[in-house]
Amino acid sequence: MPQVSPGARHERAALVGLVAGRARRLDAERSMDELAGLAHAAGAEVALRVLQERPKPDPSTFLGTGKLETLAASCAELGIDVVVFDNELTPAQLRQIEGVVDRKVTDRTQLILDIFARRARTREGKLQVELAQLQYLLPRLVGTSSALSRLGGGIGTRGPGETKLETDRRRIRIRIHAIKEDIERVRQRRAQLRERRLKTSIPTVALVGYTNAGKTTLFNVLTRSDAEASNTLFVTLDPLVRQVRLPDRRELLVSDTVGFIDRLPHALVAAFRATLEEVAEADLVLHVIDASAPDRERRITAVRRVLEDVHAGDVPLIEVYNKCDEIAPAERRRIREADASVLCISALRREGLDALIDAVAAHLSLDVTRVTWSFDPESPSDRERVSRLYRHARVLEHESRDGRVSIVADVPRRLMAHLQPSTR
Ligand SMILES: Nc1nc2c(ncn2[C@@H]2O[C@H](COP(=O)(O)OP(=O)(O)OP(=O)(O)O)[C@@H](O)[C@H]2O)c(=O)[nH]1
Ligand SMILES: [Mg+2]
Repeated sequence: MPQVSPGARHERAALVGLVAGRARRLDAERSMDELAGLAHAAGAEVALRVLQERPKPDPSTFLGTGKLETLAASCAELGIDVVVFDNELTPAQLRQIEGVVDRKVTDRTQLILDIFARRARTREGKLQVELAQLQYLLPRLVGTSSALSRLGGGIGTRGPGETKLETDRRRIRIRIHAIKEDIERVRQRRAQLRERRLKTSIPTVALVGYTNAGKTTLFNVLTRSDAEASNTLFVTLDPLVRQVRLPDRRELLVSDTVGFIDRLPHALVAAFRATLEEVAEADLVLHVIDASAPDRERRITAVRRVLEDVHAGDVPLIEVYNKCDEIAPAERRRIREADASVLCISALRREGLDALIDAVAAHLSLDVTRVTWSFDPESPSDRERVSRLYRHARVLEHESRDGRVSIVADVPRRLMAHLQPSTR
């Protein structure tokens, strides 16, 4: 949702990408489509697309010199405000290109940082984005502060504030250090909250996936919430956690977080580590996949890579193909045949949700032990344990005899120590 005030003119953007060889043309075009989605999310209107075939970028000008001149002419003719490159530019390339095209030049990384800066709402989100922006800028402050002193609004100017624009690297380093300390405090607070959750032993399920896959839509359906879901990239930044009760009455927590994207800037992944730790420590990850995306496999790979990056590679995971209402039945069959453990759903039309909930419940209770425990109904702590048992385990029998309560239950192994009666 571009946050341009009504009546304000959208910035006009030119997108520039490279095709390494004819065979890679389709990939390059999809990457450009995604870049257009990002430009749109940053409030710009795409007025020109340039794809040049060349084996690798020119080290100083990215495009060939001739192509760059042509680009400059087209930009002037079309009234382009900003030129966005699909690849990350080196500081030297950025300066050279700016010299020739004589208007704002930015790249994919900076565009993503801009969108995040627009979307960040909470203090934690803002800190994380600022950290990522500063880390991206720091190596780009070579000699002059030209990269920082661009005036005007729009893409590439949503930097970390005017006062800092004039400061030198040392001041930026100090700021980075201070933000890192703040984020560390946030991290510790999150760790404490997780610890507390563990004590109450409610299992957590994290929704992850490529941006726009339908995570928030699914989150809303599962938790009966109304978090913002929309057909733009990176709508969700701050993690949301809500409680859900399974049909067998057990409770779990579901969390929705920031979406991933191909070539997610490293600085962002690092800055969002505090948020993403939620994923690494979840009991189960649901990888939400947009089944209707033409470049589905590339996106799946990109998400898996980020999961490895944030050390969530070992968390049990279910692949959930969403938007199955958009694909042909034959395609749905193909997906299921390729891997019987995946699920096909439509969060929007609320199809396949029962199977999903069953799969989650089965997954969380796979690892159970059947126990027969006896409790003292007079002891407050035992009474508390019995009610916890009802919440977190599957109770099969409950009998009162001779002043004791005897319960047969399937208890998740990880909660054994926690749920056990104090005296046997
Ligand atoms: N056709 C169809 N559209 C869906 C389905 N689920 C979600 N959508 C649409 O996909 C778009 C993105 O949905 P979101 O839930 O915002 O996606 P997200 O993964 O949370 O995206 P970010 O937070 O931006 O990363 C919205 O326009 C939804 O209405 C579905 O099952 N079928
Ligand atoms: Mg979302």
